[in-house]
Amino acid sequence: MVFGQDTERKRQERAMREAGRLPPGQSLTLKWPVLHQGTVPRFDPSAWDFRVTGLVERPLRLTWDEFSQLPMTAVTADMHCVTRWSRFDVRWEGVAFSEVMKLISPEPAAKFVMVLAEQGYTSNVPLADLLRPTTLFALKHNGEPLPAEHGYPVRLVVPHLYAWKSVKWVRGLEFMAQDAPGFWEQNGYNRYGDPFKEERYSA
Ligand SMILES: Nc1nc2c(c(=O)[nH]1)N[C@H]1C(S)=C(S)[C@@H](COP(=O)(O)O)O[C@H]1N2
Ligand SMILES: [Mo]
Repeated sequence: MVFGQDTERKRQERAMREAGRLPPGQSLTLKWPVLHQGTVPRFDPSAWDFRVTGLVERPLRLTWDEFSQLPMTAVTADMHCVTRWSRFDVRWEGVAFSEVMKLISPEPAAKFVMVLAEQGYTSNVPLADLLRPTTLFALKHNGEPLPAEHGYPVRLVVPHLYAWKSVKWVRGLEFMAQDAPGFWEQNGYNRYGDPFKEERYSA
């Protein structure tokens, strides 16, 4: 059986490589690895909030009720981890980044965002990248609520960058004029993280 599964994995990997969807140095996984710093946080809907701060005209605070009632959308995308695994055709459902943008007015100087999560995890992403139509705050994965270890109740998904930018247990955004390194970026990972350019580590 194990042999059969690996044959299937290799067949799919070859197909994705030929389709130009397997970034250099990556291999296809049929599993869903769990990767994070620290522990899986507990979700308390009455204490949870989502905050937008920094270079915005008015700071925003949404409760769980407010956030989870925003309009939902679906995005099917691939996922590439810097530790060299890639997953394909993942269906995420949740709140488009553009939906949250409707609730805030960034100042003209705001060009970068620090994405903020439980337990102090952070990652920096240029605002222009977050504004792509494939960026969303995912509440569901392949039709099911996110498992706790994968970011329940909500994670950011930025599919065109390495997955350390797809912040699990996301709690807010800080709009900034200048780029600044988040957690992994301070620990040697690339500021930007394009998987097709193999921007794994800082130059
Ligand atoms: N809050 C938080 N989000 C995180 C991380 C983390 O340590 N903390 N790790 C990142 C990394 S390195 C990867 S590869 C993906 C893994 O997501 P998964 O565990 O759902 O596969 O989550 C990213 N989001
Ligand atoms: Mo990762």
